[in-house]
Amino acid sequence: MKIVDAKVVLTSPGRNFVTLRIETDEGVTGLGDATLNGRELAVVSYLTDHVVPLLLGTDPHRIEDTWQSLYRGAYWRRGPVTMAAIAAVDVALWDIKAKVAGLPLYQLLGGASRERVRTYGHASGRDLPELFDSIRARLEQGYQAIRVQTGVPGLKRVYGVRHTVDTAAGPRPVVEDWDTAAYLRSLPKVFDAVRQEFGPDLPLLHDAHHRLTPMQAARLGKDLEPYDLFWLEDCTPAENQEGLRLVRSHTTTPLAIGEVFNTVYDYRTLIGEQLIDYVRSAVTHFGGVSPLRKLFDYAAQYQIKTAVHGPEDISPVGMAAAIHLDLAVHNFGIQEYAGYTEATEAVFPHAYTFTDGHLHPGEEPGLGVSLDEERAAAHPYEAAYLPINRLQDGTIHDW
Ligand code: GCO
Ligand code: MG
Repeated sequence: MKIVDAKVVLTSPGRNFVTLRIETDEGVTGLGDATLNGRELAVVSYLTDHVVPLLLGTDPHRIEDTWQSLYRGAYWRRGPVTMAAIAAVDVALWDIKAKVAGLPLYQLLGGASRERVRTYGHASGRDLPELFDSIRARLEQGYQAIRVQTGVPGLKRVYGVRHTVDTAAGPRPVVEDWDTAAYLRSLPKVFDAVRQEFGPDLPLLHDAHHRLTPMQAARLGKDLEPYDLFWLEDCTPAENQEGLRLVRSHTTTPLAIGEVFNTVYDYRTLIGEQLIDYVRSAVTHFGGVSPLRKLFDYAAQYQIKTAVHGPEDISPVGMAAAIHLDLAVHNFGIQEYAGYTEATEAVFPHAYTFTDGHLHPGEEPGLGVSLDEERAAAHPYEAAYLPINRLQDGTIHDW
């Protein structure tokens, strides 16, 4: 079997998605997601100009060898652009292998370890009434675990809060404002109110989006302990892995980290010293199913669970790959699932299902996702940036 064609499709049915479609001489095709929110064109070029020419004529069954040759062969290793490009190839080849085998991908990864995959959804509000409505709406959709983000008194635009702007459609990033002291004062009160309204059982999560120092994160973790969070996410920028030692030694609030990580090396201290409870990397940004599976197996030795990043900016192709892995690995924790626009669902018809807050990959051979290229073409690329974040005196802050 040989790869005879590989094509990159860029489409924007609500937001931009980059998809690699690999075709073989036997007519079997595979899809991979290479979306890098706000930097999409860099990955399109990496794939089209530097990877596709290397794939033509090679054996699609040699997934590990292809992965190693793209990773080691480039000499320039790691980084989100490189790893998103390699991820798309890896996932497309797994899709092809599973289709040839006539099996859904999860069967090739060891088979199902559970019946279905628990997810969490996003709720947010500028104030408590709006937040409560948003939580209720998610519960009505079937979600059984909820990420809670709220406005902060005095701030106009806060990440993750609908009605304030958190993604910019346009040629310049939206500027959000930030005040750590106000945030640290208000968030415990928000969780206190949510617990009083929704009771002790509902799993609640929160994403601090890298905004705190380790000392501030330690304080927040302690202050949130009475509200029994499922996790506190990205409490501090974790490039400084050692900083998590301080957070960990002060709080029992579970910690989740890793959506911006690309390789296992970004996790070495965090996993080896058991400083976190959940690894957050996405198939799409971590080089694909092959290396993410290795990361999960490594994390499992330290009782650390999986929590694959699954915002709207991972395409349904990347989402499907995650769901197959989630169903198969023993140390599955939870899957983020934000859902998609109708237009996105129409561009990427899929076999996976969402019922009662749980996903299942379905039984179609391969990933179980296709790409409607005609519909994709009706939604051309639109330049869009993630927001940036400034303190009240104008200083750029972590985002
Ligand atoms: C999450 C994330 C996202 C990111 C987004 C960036 O936990 O879902 O933090 O909301 O901000 O994926 O592109
Ligand atoms: Mg996050």
